[in-house]
Order: sequence, then C-alpha cells, then structure tokens
Amino acid sequence: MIIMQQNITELQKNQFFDDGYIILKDFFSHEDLQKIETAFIRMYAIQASKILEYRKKLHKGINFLEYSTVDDLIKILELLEEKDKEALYQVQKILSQSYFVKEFSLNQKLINIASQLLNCPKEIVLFDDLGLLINRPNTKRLLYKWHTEVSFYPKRQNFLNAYLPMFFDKNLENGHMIMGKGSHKLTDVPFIEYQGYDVDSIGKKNYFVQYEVPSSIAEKFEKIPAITKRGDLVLFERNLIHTSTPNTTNQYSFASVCRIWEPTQDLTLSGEFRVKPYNNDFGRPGIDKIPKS
Ligand SMILES: O=C(O)CCC(=O)C(=O)O
Ligand SMILES: [Fe+2]
Repeated sequence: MIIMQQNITELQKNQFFDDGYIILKDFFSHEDLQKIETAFIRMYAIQASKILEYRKKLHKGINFLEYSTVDDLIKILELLEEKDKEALYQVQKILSQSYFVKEFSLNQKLINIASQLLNCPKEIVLFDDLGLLINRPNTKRLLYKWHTEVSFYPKRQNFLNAYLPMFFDKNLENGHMIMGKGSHKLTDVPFIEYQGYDVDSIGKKNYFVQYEVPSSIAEKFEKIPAITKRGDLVLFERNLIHTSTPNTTNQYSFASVCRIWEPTQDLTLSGEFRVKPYNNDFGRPGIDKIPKS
C-alpha cells in the first residue's frame, strides 16, 4: 500500500529552512493535474475563439470543449503569439478564478505542509497569484533573470512559492528553474529594475518586469536545477534567488507557480497580495505583527 505523505518530516522541514527549498516527488496525482491542465486549455481556446480572425484558423473550430490536449494548447499559443500576446497574458487572470484551480488549492496535503512551513494554523493559509509559466522554445520574452520572489511581494513577510511542471517533465534543455541553494539567508539583496530581458528588449511591452539580482551575488551559490517530473512539487522560500533558463528544444514546456501565504506578519491592512510600499498601500498608524504563539 502506498501511504500518501500528509505532512513533511522534521528532516524535510529543516532542509527547507537550511537550503531554502524542498522537492517533493510524486506529490500530485495525474487526475489532480489533468483537471487544472484542462481548465487551462479551455480558457486559452475560449480566448482565441472570441477573436474573429482566428475562428477559421482554429484547428478544431470554435467549440472550446474540443480542445483538451497539450498539442491543442500549443497550436492556440502559436496562433496568438504574433499579434495577441496581451490576450494570452489576460488568460492568466481568468485562470485564477477557475473552479478547478480553486479546487487545486484545496489540496489537503498541500495545506498541511504549508501550515507546517509557514508555522501557522491551516485556516489562515491563503493562495495567490497562480499562473502558468509558458516556456516557448527559443523565446526570451517569457523568462526571468535571477531574482527573489520577495521583490514582487515586498509587503508580505511570510509566504512560500510552489512550482510544479505541467503537461511535460522538466529537463535540462526544455527550460527549467534554477535555485541558489542557501541564498535565502542573505540579508538585504539589492536588485536592478527594468522591463525586458536583454538590451535589445529593454522597455518592450509584453516582456516581464525584472528585479534582477546581480550575477556577482548569484554566482556565490550552488545551483540547483529544478529538474522535476509532472507530479513533483518544488516549494521554495521567499528570499531564495532563482532564475529561468531558456528552452533550447523545439518543444514547449510549462510550469504552474503559486504563492502560499498568511497575513499575520504583514505591516499592511491591504487585501491585495501584491501590494507594494510607496504605492498607495492601505495602512493606518499603529499596526504591528501578531506575535506567533
Ligand atoms: O521557471 C521559471 O521560468 C521561473 C520561475 C519563477 O520565477 C517562480 O516560480 O517564481
Ligand atoms: Fe520567481
């Protein structure tokens, strides 16, 4: 009998705090993943079907229920790639509202483990910013440089990141995340802020915003490639530096990412997970962290 792991061991917990990450093998079932993969595919199919000029070009017509394989998804992504990148980005927002995606975050095992790592009761564990990282072959537009997640969510004091391959396994060639082991222990990590990937793409719309940690810092740490199979789960610390790598194959690869958090340590009253300082945060005089009991 296979006993599914409901919690992590003390050893794994210590590993998370020492190294800044843990990789849990075979965490999600095929069925868990298939449901959310299908939700992703359908939402992209709907987005493409709404644009009249693609209707005739869509390989399975405009009935979005016909679209259910990763090849269907890839064909749609390619169709919209040139002129409708923004429409593709907008799907990310829609996805987070999906019932299947919400059900995914109700995974009891994941909530148990998150409550252990965040050191908080299960009822205050929150999920945010679930998205699909699309690693298109030979495309720099969808890549991040070395960064920490806390740069994106600077007011949030207690959260972890989840990273899980979707549709395919991640290998050394098809675009994977690399983590800097132990880098979460650095204090005060400086970063460079810009939109784009290299000098040719600086300021370009539809490129990612980067909070790039200089390579002189990144190179000090052992590099851990998140070579993971579909079904595996990587959890990593908010201060851990990590980077994308380009997909040098001719096959797409995908990962889902999300942030799991709790609000007791945050000096803000904002309900917006991404809230930033110096930018209309919602506070008031006299707020403080709630001491951990
Ligand atoms: O794998 C990647 O492309 C980067 C992933 C990442 O930055 C994240 O999960 O926060
Ligand atoms: Fe990241």
